[in-house]
Amino acid sequence: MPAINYATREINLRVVYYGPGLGGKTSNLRALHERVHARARGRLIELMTESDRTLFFDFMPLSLGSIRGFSTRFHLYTVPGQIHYRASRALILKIVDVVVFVADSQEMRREANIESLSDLDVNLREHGYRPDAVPLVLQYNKRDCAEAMPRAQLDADLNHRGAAVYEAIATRGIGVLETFEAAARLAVRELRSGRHAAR
Ligand SMILES: Nc1nc2c(ncn2[C@@H]2O[C@H](COP(=O)(O)OP(=O)(O)OP(=O)(O)O)[C@@H](O)[C@H]2O)c(=O)[nH]1
Ligand SMILES: [Mg+2]
Repeated sequence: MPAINYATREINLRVVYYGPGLGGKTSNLRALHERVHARARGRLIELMTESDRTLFFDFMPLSLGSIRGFSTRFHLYTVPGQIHYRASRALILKIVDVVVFVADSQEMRREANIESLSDLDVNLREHGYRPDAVPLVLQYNKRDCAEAMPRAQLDADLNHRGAAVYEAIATRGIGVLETFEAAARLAVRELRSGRHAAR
């Protein structure tokens, strides 16, 4: 649910990047940080292990204009994809306005993608959300990998809801901005519709 502060006339919308370990969630935030205007973005905070894996979450605020006199700030979070950080993943999903599911296109990660998507559903339900009602954008990342699955395969595995899909190479910044913009649009549309409950 969006946090609306009437006193300061601010709306905070939370975008959570979810997906299997090493899929490219942190790479998305890094690429966005490089590409958005310095005035719009806050500091990118990465909490990681020695081996560069996300330990708890990454966080970056983005200020993008205003809606009816309220300044709109997006809070971008990534979850840690490693299996054993389940509790952290669940905690970060407690407040969410839109999910970006970053799938790893590599054939060997097929099962990991499917598992992660079902883990997302379970965690959303635990927080009282109706998973199908939470705005979702899919990103098929690592399109540059030789073992990348065809898009139709990924659609069949992951896109049962008919969500918008963006192909990406996060490490080169390809498709990253488009993915975020789609997520931001969905969050704002939800806010305007007055639904923004999804619970
Ligand atoms: N070839 C290729 N490598 C990528 C791409 N995106 C990310 N990587 C690499 O994949 C590895 C994992 O990327 P991260 O962004 O750390 O993945 P993550 O989803 O944040 O991983 P966790 O924090 O463990 O959940 C890194 O070595 C990246 O450089 C891509 O589009 N193509
Ligand atoms: Mg990460």
